[in-house]
Amino acid sequence: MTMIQSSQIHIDHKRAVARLITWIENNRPEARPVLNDLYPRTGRAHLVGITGAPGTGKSSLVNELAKAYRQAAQTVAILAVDPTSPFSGGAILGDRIRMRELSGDPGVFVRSMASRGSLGGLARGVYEAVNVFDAAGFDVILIETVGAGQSEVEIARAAHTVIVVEAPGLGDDIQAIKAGILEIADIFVVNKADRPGADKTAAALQTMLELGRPPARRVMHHGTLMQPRVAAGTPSAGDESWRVPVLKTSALKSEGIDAVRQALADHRHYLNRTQELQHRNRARLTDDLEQRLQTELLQRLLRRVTPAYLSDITAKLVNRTLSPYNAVQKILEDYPD
Ligand SMILES: Nc1nc2c(ncn2[C@@H]2O[C@H](COP(=O)(O)OP(=O)(O)OP(=O)(O)O)[C@@H](O)[C@H]2O)c(=O)[nH]1
Ligand SMILES: [Mg+2]
Repeated sequence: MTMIQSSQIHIDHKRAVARLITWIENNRPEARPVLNDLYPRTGRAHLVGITGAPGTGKSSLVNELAKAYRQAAQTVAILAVDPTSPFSGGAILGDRIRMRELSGDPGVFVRSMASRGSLGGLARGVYEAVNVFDAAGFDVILIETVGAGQSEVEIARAAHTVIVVEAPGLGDDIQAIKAGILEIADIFVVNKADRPGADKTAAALQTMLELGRPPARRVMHHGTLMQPRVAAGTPSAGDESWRVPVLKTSALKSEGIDAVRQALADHRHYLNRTQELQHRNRARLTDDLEQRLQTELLQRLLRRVTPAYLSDITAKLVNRTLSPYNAVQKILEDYPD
């Protein structure tokens, strides 16, 4: 894709980007050589993940953030990830309508991506789409995903900075904040601050942050113990650790948006200043590599194993004459490389 070269986003680029994302979504082989070609040109954009419970206003906030970035003459790509439905659902349709006002702007690209099959496949698609936007020269890439367990952790790992969006009401039920959310948030946003209870929710979050952030955070991921994002006392951080801000916004009234944009810029500078950016990039790439290897190795094996053989193994598992561990060993012995 030699068209994509400068940081200017031309309409041709947008068309090329759109086509490439569709190829990625459908796992089309034509995408491979193009993705390989553009890979050296990735690594410049600020990758921002936006997650949180359904309906907290993530899409509205993303919309407002995009406008704020445009006012600051920065280009923005938005990837709305729907991990739940295999086809574009109502929420995405709503987003499309809402984002129509942005789509005429050549400096903005809006795209939704639905999951086809496994979560791993979704993550792969997200990584690839992000690379396309990055190589196309978008300054900021906003990745929105509904807070739904493992998927949000996966998507969060594809980002440099993670915004967790809450809405008023959290202060009434402290349990409403899910385990794991504190660990992935770099910035908390209490959206719908035009509604009562936003202060209480912000205060509850602040308290949880002060009490709750364990010194060394670890996330189990694909059975691998991932390194915490900021290891306690990491000397490379120069004793400087990131204080997670809790910001209030009203996407509806377009209030508090610049403070979020500022916090994103601050976090980006923090990542640059410390070695955290390298850590996160490394973690991202390792993660992606592991997933690709898993998928590739499994597919190579399954191409050789006959259905009859597999069903025989399964029958033995069912009647308890073979343990799952031994089943794996047997398959690998029967089908050596
Ligand atoms: N009062 C108020 N309503 C808001 C605000 N932001 C969003 N909403 C409304 O909240 C509803 C959900 O907004 P979305 O932006 O679609 O929320 P979301 O988190 O993207 O939703 P999902 O993607 O479905 O999880 C819509 O009806 C919005 O108009 C806000 O700041 N104040
Ligand atoms: Mg949404």
